[in-house]
Amino acid sequence: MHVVATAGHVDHGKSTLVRALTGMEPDRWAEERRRGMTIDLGFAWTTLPTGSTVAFVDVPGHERFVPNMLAGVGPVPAVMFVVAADEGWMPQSREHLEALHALDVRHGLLVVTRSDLMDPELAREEALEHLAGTSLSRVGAVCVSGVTGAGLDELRAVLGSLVAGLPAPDVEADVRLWVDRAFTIRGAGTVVTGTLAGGTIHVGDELVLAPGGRRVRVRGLQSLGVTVESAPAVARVAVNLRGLPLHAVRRGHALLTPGAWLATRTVDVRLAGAAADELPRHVVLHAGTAAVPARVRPLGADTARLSLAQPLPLRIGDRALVRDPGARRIPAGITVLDVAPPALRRRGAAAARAAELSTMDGVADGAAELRRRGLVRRDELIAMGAPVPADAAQAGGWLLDPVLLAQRAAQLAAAVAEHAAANPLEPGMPLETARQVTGMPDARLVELLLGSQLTLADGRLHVGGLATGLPDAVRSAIAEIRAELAHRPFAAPEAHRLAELGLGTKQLAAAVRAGELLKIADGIYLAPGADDDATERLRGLPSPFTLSQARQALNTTRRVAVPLMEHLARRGITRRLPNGTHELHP
Ligand SMILES: Nc1nc2c(ncn2[C@@H]2O[C@H](COP(=O)(O)OP(=O)(O)O)[C@@H](O)[C@H]2O)c(=O)[nH]1
Ligand SMILES: [Mg+2]
Repeated sequence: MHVVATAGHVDHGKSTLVRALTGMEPDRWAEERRRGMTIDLGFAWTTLPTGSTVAFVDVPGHERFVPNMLAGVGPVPAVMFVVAADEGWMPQSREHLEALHALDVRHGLLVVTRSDLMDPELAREEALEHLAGTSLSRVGAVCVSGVTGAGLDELRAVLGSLVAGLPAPDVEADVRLWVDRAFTIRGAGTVVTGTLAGGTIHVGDELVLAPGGRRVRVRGLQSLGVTVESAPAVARVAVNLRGLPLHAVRRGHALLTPGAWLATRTVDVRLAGAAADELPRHVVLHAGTAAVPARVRPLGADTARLSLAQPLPLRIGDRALVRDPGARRIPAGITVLDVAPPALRRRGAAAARAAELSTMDGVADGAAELRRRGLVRRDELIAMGAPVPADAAQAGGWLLDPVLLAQRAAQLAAAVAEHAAANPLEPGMPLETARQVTGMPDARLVELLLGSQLTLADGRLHVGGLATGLPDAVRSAIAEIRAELAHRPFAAPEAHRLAELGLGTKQLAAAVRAGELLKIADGIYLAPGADDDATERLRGLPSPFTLSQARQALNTTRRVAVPLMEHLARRGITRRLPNGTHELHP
């Protein structure tokens, strides 16, 4: 299916043409039919001789209803531009063309209607002159009469080649359905309609309503009046939603793939059609079917920051336009450059931002976005519309730019070395301290900063391998203990002896980490390997053996024998039997 919007001045024959092409009535309201004037969007469709289905979004031409017209063309990539032969180019011909040009609509055709009332040649030439130099400069032109039917066959043929040349939509894309109507159907509940420009909607899908983020479930789906299980873009769709009262949704809202879009209130944009300082301070931003008041802050000559009165789901590269509701011109088209721009607080920040924006073109560059931000949530980068750069380091759902990574890794290496020098007995820098020092939002990111110089073990960072450098005083105290243990391997030094040698908890822990002592239990330290030595000696006992037999074999006291047997059991070397005796595992 293809979707084509109409455009052109009021009474130039847009609705008549849609009616003639489709046999359907685009003016849906009784008031529209009574007044013979389109007020709101109309929808009709037909199958062309080529077999292609075309749905029309018929827009009002009257100047009072320009916002409705913009909601109609906003999500639609092709236009049927109508000019009446007998009236020629008129104010809303110009305003509609300005809007289409601002939105960069490149596909379309010119239809000169009411050709039965006057020779269409003049109007055709005049219109083509106006189209020249706009996004619609290369369209074909057809002269018709909606009343006599003259030229309609040619129009169908030209429409056929127009839609055949439209770019193929990405049916895998994230869904952003701009709502153009919302109503209720008895027994079914709330239904919203829109033009699906990308992605696919299925019955049963969970979608998110913007603004607000409410979760909704697709209960039923129709396209061109037919019930379907799924609707791939491009399509006109009517979506029946579960869990959504009618008052909660209206034109300008959007149904989104969950988690795939950012709701932004601040966008930096490039302007076309007006310089930044020519724009009024207060404008209305028209994006998709939405119309949202916005405050303009000029940044560069053709760049500005828009602060929106309501958040919108926008992405880098989106085209939209701003309008001054008081004036009858579309002052500027915009290209979204950044949907999560930095705050401009410091002096000179605006000028720096303007310089940055001057290098952006609205084609999302994941590596450049990451470079500017240094650190960004992976989901957020994708939601901005930027691809994840291949060389980004990733941890905990974050992306870290290679340049920032190198800088923070160097900073961390220096901080860890400094920490080790200042705290020789501490087993390295705690991970949380490292996180704070490097300004990382998540400790998992610190692991990306280790490089070849640092090691992370037991939640602490060390320079090189594990910490080995013990202060001299500790080293000599340990040497004394080891000498005593060499003499009586299972006579763990008593608390008073350790205190005498200046070995507190910290010093002992450092010695254990350095591999100089084996900790059996709190306060019970033996030489490394003493547990293997004990195992050998216990092999000489009958099996099972008692604690007392073990104590004697090891020539030690209960103070050591009890925790040592527990230690061996923990290591799986011995097993305690129900009667309290012990045996070695085979
Ligand atoms: N003679 C003649 N009248 C037309 C033609 N197309 C539209 N009209 C008339 O022009 C008026 C406006 O048409 P309409 O389709 O409502 O214009 P719209 O405002 O552009 O949708 C109506 O009275 C139509 O009957 C045409 O090709 N020939
Ligand atoms: Mg009309």
